[in-house]
Amino acid sequence: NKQPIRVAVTGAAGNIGYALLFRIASGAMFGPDQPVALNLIEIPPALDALKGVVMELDDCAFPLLKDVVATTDMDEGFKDVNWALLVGSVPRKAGMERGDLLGINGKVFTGQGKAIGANAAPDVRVLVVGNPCNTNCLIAMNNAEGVPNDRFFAMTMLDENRAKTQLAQKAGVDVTEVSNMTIWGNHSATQYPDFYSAKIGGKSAAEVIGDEAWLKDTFIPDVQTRGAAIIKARGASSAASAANGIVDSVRALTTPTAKGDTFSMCLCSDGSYGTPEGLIISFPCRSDGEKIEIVKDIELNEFSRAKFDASVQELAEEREAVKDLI
Ligand code: NAX
Repeated sequence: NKQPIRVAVTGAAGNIGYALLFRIASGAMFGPDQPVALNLIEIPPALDALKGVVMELDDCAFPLLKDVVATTDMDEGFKDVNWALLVGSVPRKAGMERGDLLGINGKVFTGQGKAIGANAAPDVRVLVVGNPCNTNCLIAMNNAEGVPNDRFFAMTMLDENRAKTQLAQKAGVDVTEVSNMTIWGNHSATQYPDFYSAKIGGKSAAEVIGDEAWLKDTFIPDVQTRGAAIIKARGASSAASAANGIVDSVRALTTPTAKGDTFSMCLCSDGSYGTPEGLIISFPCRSDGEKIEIVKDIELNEFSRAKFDASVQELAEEREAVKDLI
């Protein structure tokens, strides 16, 4: 009789929440033998919608789902959680500068970081999805007293998955042939999907595709702006694929990485690749099922280095903009 893993999800009544909760409850995140409990956190205007989501969870009669808490109170919401998936945030509205957005969400993530520090289980791990996710994660990490920095992550898995499929389709191979697909830097339009170190069927993706102009001028911008393309086509931002990215992220962190492969994750820099320590940066990572390490021996050529540096510079500027909150 396994103890349930308790998972907090903020923004649980939002688009991503609606695609995510049912996959957690069905066993997709922690496996078919692992019971789960859900702590759903929302703001008061969304509480009625959240009640509807809870009714639908009830109506699935998921065998693995042992408890559901729905709340607007962060202390209650983060109580004893083993995972905190911070999805909710305030979207950028017309006329809002990036700095305004950082400030508004900054206040949300200081509060959530404090509440996690005060209430979560001793083994809590935090994955930030709400944008700007790297800097929101930085703020939460610096406000979560007593929780080590290596428990904090922000998501670039959706970008990695997008990049893998673009490469597979271009090369005419199955997506499972693509490995070592690293997103470097910030989860923003400056992110660098590294086609030089990615592999297709174990060989350099750049060599297999053999078209650097396409890789530089089509592939990179297509991955960087895929979110906007989804909004244009669907009239709503990516939700099911984002939820899938969250499931894949938690699985990547909690299961051993395949031999020789890596996955993309934003985490607290230890100075790897000459980056500023303490920034939340997307690196190539490996997991042994528990411990996460940054893979340190990827060769960055001049092109890759310049792209990565520009994205890290953007993160340094974001940190400067929220320095009063961390
Ligand atoms: P929605 O606007 O549909 O849902 C967000 C929900 O969060 C709403 O229900 C809202 O009431 C709630 N919320 C707002 N402030 C909150 C707070 N302080 N505490 C608890 N709940 C709060 O957005 P959705 O499409 O679900 O996207 C959520 C976030 O994910 C956005 O910030 C979005 O930018 C970000 N994304 C991040 C991605 C990534 O790869 N890192 C990809 C997908 C997505 O764009």
